[in-house]
This record gives sequence, C-alpha cells and structure tokens, in this order.
Amino acid sequence: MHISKSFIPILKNNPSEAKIKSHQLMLRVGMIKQSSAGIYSWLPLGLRVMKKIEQIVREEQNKIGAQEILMPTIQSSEIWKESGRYEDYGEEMLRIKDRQNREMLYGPTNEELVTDIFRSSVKSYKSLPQLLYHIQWKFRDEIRPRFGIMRCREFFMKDAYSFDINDEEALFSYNKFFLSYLKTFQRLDLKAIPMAADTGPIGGNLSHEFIILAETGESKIYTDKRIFEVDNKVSKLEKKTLEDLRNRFEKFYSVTDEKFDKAEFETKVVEENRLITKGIEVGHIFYFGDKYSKPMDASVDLPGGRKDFVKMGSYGIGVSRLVGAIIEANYDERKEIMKWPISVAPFDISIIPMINKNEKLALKKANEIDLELAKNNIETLIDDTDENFSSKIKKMNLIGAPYQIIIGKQSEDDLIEFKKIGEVSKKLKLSEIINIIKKEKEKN
Ligand code: P5A
Repeated sequence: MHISKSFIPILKNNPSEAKIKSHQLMLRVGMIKQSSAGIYSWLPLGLRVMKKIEQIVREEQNKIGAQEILMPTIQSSEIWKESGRYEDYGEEMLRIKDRQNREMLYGPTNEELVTDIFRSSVKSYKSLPQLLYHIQWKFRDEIRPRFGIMRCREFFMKDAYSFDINDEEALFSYNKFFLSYLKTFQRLDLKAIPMAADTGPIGGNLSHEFIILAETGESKIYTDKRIFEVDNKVSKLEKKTLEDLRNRFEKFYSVTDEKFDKAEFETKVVEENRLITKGIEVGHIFYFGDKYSKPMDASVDLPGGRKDFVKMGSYGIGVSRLVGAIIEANYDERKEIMKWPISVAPFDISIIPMINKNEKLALKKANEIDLELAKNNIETLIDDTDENFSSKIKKMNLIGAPYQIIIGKQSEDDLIEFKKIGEVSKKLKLSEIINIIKKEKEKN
C-alpha cells in the first residue's frame, strides 16, 4: 500500500488528552478516532491490527473444539429478567426501548442469550459438551471510561460459553479454555499470567484473570515471581494433562487485589520471590455451574432418565483491549519506536524510497520490490510521499512494521538496505529478505 493513497491520519505531536502510551500512539498514528466518550471508530491501521488479533483468538478457540456463532448486540430484557440480572446489572447496562415500547438492551455480555439458544435445541446429555463462542461488540456504560480503548464503553470481546453434564466435565472445559488462553497470548507475544480472581457480576466461585504486567495497568496484583517461568506445554487435550497444567500455575501464589490476603501471601511466598505490581487484564474465565441454567431452565436428559441443569462457564478475551495491551508491552516511548510482533503488525515491512533527485528510480525500485513481496504474501507499506528521509523514518517507526527497506542512491544495486525496526541495517538480496520474513511469519 502507498502512503499517499492510504487513510493513515498521522499527528505531528502527541495528543495531550492521552495519558498512557498506547492511547497516545493510537491517536498519533490514526488507528482510532473517538466519536463520543468511550466510543471509538477504528481506522484502517487500527482495524488491521485488531482483525489479526481476532483471527489468532479464533484459531485458538477452534483448536479446542469451540464452535463460532454470532449473536446480536441488541438483546431483549426478558431473558435477563429470567436470570435475575436485569436489576442487578445496574447502571452499566445501556437500556433502550423499541417503537413497540419493548425493553431492550445493548449486550454487556451474553450468558443469558447463549443459554436461551442452548435450551431451545439441546435436550440430551449425548450432545454435550458444547463450547460456543462469538466475537462481537459489547457495551458497558462505564462510569469512568479512560485510557482510550483500554477501558471504553463499546469494545470488541471474544466470549465463549461451555455447557456440560456435571462438574467434572465442566472443569475439563474450563481447563481447555485455560490452555487456549495461554496459547493465544503467547502467539501475541504477551506474557499473560493466570491469577485467581473475583467473579463480580458474572458470578460463580472459580475464576482466573489473565494479566500482563504493565505499570499503567488498572489491576493490582500480588504474585510469586516464579510463575513467569512456568512451562505451558501439554502433550494432549486430556483431563489429566490439563489439570496438571493448571496445578503448575496454581502452585504459585498469584492473585488480584480482591483476592489478596497479606498473611497468606507472606507465608506462601518468601520475600525475594514476592512481586507486587500492576497489570492489564486481557482475559477472564469463570465457572458458575447452574447460576444461569437453573433460573432459565436449561436442562438435559441424563443417562438414567433423570434431568439436570447443565453446568456452565464463560470465557472472555478483550480483543480491542489487546491492541492497547500489545502497544503497552512493545512501544518504546522515548525513541518513538513501535515494534509490533509480526503476528499482528499492520504491515510486515515498510519501504522507504529516498525520493529527491533520484525520484523515479527509487520509487520504481520500491514498486518492483513491492510486487515481489506481494507474491510471497508479505504486506508492505511504501512511503511514496516527497517528505525528507528523517520524517519518513520517524513516521514508519511509529507505524511499526517490524522490518524496513531503505532505497537510497545505489538503488541500481542488487543488494538492498534492510533492517529490523530500530536496529542497524545490512545489505541483503531480495530473496534473502523474503526468506527472513517468511520464516518469522511461519513461527506463528
Ligand atoms: C466472560 C465472557 C465477561 O464478561 N462474560 C462473557 C464474561 N468477563 S469480563 O471480565 O467482564 O470481560 C472479559 C474481558 O473483556 C475485556 N473488557 C473490556 N475491554 C475494554 N473496555 C472495557 N470496558 C472492558 N470490560 C471488559 C477485558 O479484557 C476482560 O477480561
């Protein structure tokens, strides 16, 4: 893609309203635009990143056997009255009336709606387990939306729901999501740690938040440092191996604020291993048994002819929040360099032709290289403007494609000036460059 034709509205300076680096960068390079408090439009650059994150999240859900559906954003209040949450949810729920004066709402989460879908068609234990997910906009009328898309009112969430015959099977489902979350965040190059957490308005008695460390995070955490070294590999998707995986993590004290107990922390964790810091919650999983299935009468026939309410869990990932979290983890604010992991980068490589005297030649060369890269499914952004070299580099460093090609005076040369963003350049053949990038992409 050529910059001159693209919609990437870059600001000269950091916007003063943004307090944290992800919000600054997203406004600065035109990834998002606020439309009203806590509500944003996603512009091409931001959307490219979010769509890639969404796809990784989807692939990891599919790998554990979850099936994708798509529920609407607008829901009827009836099902929320059945579950008893219509009143409980309070002011965070955006309530609307349609022209027939029916009470509707913009979904903040979907436990009720998915339970309604389930109960209307699944009648027997033979169809269990069912793992269903969708990736859809949510609305929560947060009292203090802040930090851009990190805590906003309209946000994009992957939410999954599990339905099982009994507690044992339900915990197996829970653990599948536990694993899938570790894998998802790993593919995004994030070190997300599962921590015992409170269940809030979703309910239940078992819950983990997945948190990445960040000074600007809103969650306070208390943890044993050794949890960062836990190996997350499992050989098979079996009950035993997944239980073992959870035990490997749960062996180390690691909790969010609401679960913190000073005495327990100090007994279980020796001083040199204690870490008290802040983090960003990028995912949250819950087990709540029959909290929804009972009041909403979602039951199945059991083997002996008895009936029982299905046991449910729900599993959320903040897909839009992840864009900000990845920036918090990878943006060097001082040098103004953003290093996207290639798995989610808006472009794989930027091409910077120095268009002064050599105008036609450098741009022609850039276009030829672009064609070759495109044949290899490598996504490029070419700066074909006539700005000077230093402002081009500055711009590309902010946009953050992980690799750069610079086409200078010796553009007839077979060797191309190539570098990893923020590092020193070297001269390589185009075929070598293609190999490096392809290899890096394949790792994911
Ligand atoms: C789990 C899936 C739930 O809603 N119901 C369905 C459960 N959990 S949660 O913790 O409340 O939200 C899941 C993830 O969504 C992100 N998130 C937000 N992102 C941006 N702005 C917000 N206001 C916001 N609220 C929640 C978080 O990543 C959270 O872990």
